[in-house]
Amino acid sequence: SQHRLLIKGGRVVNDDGTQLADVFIEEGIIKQIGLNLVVPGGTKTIDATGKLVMPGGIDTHTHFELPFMGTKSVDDFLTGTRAAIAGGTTTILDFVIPSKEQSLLEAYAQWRERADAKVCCDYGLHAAVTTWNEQVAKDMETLTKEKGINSFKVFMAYKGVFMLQDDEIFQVFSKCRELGAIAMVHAENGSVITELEKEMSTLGITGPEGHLLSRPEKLEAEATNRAITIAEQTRCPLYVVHVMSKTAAEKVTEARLKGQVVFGEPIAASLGADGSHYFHKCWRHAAAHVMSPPLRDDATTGPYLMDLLANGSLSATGTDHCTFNANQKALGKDDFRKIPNGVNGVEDRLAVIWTKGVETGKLDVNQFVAVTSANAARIFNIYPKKGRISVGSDGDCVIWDPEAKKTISAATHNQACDFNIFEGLHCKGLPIVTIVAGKIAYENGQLNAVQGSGKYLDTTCFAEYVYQKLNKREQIREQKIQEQKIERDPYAGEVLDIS
Ligand code: DUC
Ligand code: ZN
Ligand code: ZN
Ligand code: ZN
Repeated sequence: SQHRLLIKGGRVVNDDGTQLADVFIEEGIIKQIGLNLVVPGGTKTIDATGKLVMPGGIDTHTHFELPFMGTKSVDDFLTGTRAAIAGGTTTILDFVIPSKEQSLLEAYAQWRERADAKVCCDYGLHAAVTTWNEQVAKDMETLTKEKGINSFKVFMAYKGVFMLQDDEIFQVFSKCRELGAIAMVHAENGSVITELEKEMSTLGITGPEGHLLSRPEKLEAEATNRAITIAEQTRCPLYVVHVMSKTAAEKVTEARLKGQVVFGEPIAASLGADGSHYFHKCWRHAAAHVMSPPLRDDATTGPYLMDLLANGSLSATGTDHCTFNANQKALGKDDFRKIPNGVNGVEDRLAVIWTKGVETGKLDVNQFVAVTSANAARIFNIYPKKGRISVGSDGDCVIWDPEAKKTISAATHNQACDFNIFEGLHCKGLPIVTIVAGKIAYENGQLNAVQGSGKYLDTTCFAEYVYQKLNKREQIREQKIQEQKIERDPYAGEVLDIS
């Protein structure tokens, strides 16, 4: 029956090793791993001979049903998680982003309401801090203590909407540190971008290419470095979302080499697409690629980011999945500044990373699991419940066929949007079965996902990984401060002249 499942004959792949073993799942939990398992009669069996059995993907970064730039992203928690499952992803982490009138707690409640009724797989939430005051600080505390949120994002872009100033970012990061949370950042210099956008207007550039031209790579690298600097001063762990450029990735790499607790997240788009599309003759095609920070107009960025994933300089991958259809993108027909920002990826991420990473020989299968699942689970405190095939872990797995092929197309994808930025990409290596909470939710092209069956994940409950690293650094720092303290005796030596 469906509450017992035996995956037979596959190679079980974790981030730290591979073994030929069967996997037995009961009531949604992995109960046994090994050969010649004894399982109850009537257990449903899946033959995985010649295939890989991996922990389901974790998408660290989605925006489902996000009210944004005068409209709302079209993939919601139903179509978004269905598409995720079709692509081998079994956990998504979305962002609570309060509107101008909303408190963080109200926004949190709204996100839970939107998601709980629709999600077909488990999900967790990050929260975006878009204003700073005493109440926000209190709400952050409530979110960590009572609502299961342990990650807070600030925006250094979207001036006048979401953007915070450096002193406010300092305060948010300090609060994160106090709460034992991880800070996240959208790193782009929003003030300079606004000025460059005006310049584009003056020059008469109103098309999607203006989006790229007003958001140069240097502004991403500068803000990335600034966020890293503020994180260091507040001694707060930092996660840089959507790393889109080489130079931004290098800032993350340098800081890590110096021992700072910083993580970088390339996304499916930055690994598998590029910014040449902004110059496409078809407006709709160009506008479909508008996201922030933009894709870089250079075919070497994607492979470079993949290399940094392979050597551990970048840590986890997401998608920033935030989709808008042609009619919504058309809001910016006469002014690129009004094109809703966002691209697809939740369904495509694993196949894109396999094709661009494993097929090219950059990543081995264990690294593939690390960057698509295990590392994210560790950073966001859901490991080893998620991110690992082990006894006691959730029965969220993907059965992967390294030989299976397809060409990505909006005509056949499960995402609700009418465009796919990976259109025409030939993928080799695909999920053939996705198991969610011990049940087959996708098999050979057929979705059998159950609306509302996913659960909300508390990302505070296993908190350890990030702060373990940080605390070691902290001990060394305190030791140094002690060593440098000057013992002063006000009554020793010189006589004070108080005349
Ligand atoms: N960037 C996007 O492209 N969309 C949503 C928000 C963001 O920062
Ligand atoms: Zn962002
Ligand atoms: Zn086109
Ligand atoms: Zn985002």
